[in-house]
Amino acid sequence: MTVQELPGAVAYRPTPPPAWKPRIDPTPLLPDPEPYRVLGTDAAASVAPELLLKLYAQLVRGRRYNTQATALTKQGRLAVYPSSTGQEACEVAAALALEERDWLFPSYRDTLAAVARGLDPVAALTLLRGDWHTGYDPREHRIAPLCTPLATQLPHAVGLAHAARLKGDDVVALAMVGDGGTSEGDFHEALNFAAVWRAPVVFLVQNNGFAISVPLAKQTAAPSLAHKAVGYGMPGRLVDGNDAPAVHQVLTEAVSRARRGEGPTLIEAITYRIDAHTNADDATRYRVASEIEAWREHDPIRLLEQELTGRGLLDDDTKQAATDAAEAMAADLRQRMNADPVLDPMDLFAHVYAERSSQLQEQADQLRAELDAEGEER
Ligand SMILES: Cc1ncc(C[n+]2csc(CCOP(=O)(O)OP(=O)(O)O)c2C)c(N)n1
Ligand SMILES: [Mg+2]
Repeated sequence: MTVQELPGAVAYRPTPPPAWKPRIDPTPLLPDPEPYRVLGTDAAASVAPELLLKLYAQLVRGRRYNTQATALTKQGRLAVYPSSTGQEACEVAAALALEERDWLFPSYRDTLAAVARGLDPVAALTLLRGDWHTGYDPREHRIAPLCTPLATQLPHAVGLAHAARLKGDDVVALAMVGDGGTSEGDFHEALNFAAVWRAPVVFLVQNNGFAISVPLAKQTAAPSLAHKAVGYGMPGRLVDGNDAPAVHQVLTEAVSRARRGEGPTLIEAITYRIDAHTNADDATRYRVASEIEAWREHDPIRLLEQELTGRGLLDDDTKQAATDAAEAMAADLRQRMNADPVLDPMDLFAHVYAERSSQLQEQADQLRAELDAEGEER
């Protein structure tokens, strides 16, 4: 006998569940349909000349840094260099959007962001030269080690930012990652935790079109990489990555938002990798020259020069001063990278564990004995 068959029972009418709606309104989290731009729009007029000129000098310096570091790989002075030519606006704006007390979490391609933040250009290349661990003290500069395993810097950034917040420290972490890196599990985990904890962290994805030879279309089916933010409950922003004042503005807003305790932001900067993946890659095997030429028309330095010239802010002297400063940096880099470093092989064992394991100690003793024996032979 069912409930309905009981004598005198009223007909069973199931009540519908309460109307479903999302726990938060996703609309404000959605990125704008078009990447945010400043150069060539009315917004450009309100950007302070000092900022435009500062960005310009840094972009010129950054471009020169990229060509010099690439030349060093050809001279056998640098093992590998992932150039950020064409992406300088993202690199420089990332560095300038942070306060000194904040932290930068770069990927292997973001040497320039570290240099623009004030790191010694030689120290920034030490890892890529294969000389010595990170090459600088991350804590002193508040720049995490350049990270080669894709996206692993992202959970580190979230952990640091969350810990700082728990301790009451006013620190924001800016984590940089490539379009390919967004397919990694670490990207998902980092964004999820950051949003749940409202950690003061900003994620900057440089969508440069490729993950080595894999184009974006084969990387993701998402409407844009910025749209991924919505699924985690944080705002996604889309910006023209070659428009230096636009990237600077979007990053500065996201950093302020994080600092106010309003949580993380995911920013997708649309840019283009003009050079090959690294000096070890031949990009002619997977992309056409006309694509590169089209992007050269949208070059970050060129775009900024157009604005500065239009506003009468770029005379020959200003241009020459920026070029001279960049040349001086490149000459110093060349000279210092041409000197053979003095390395202690025993450093291999330093900074591996806080407390050395017995096996590692055994290996260290063995190496010490070999080095001593070699020394006696000489
Ligand atoms: C976990 C992991 N998997 C694979 C690689 C090999 N790898 C090095 S760079 C790269 C492409 C990354 O592309 P993207 O994230 O778009 O950064 P980009 O090089 O364009 O700056 C890959 C697959 C790696 N370094 N780490
Ligand atoms: Mg890429």
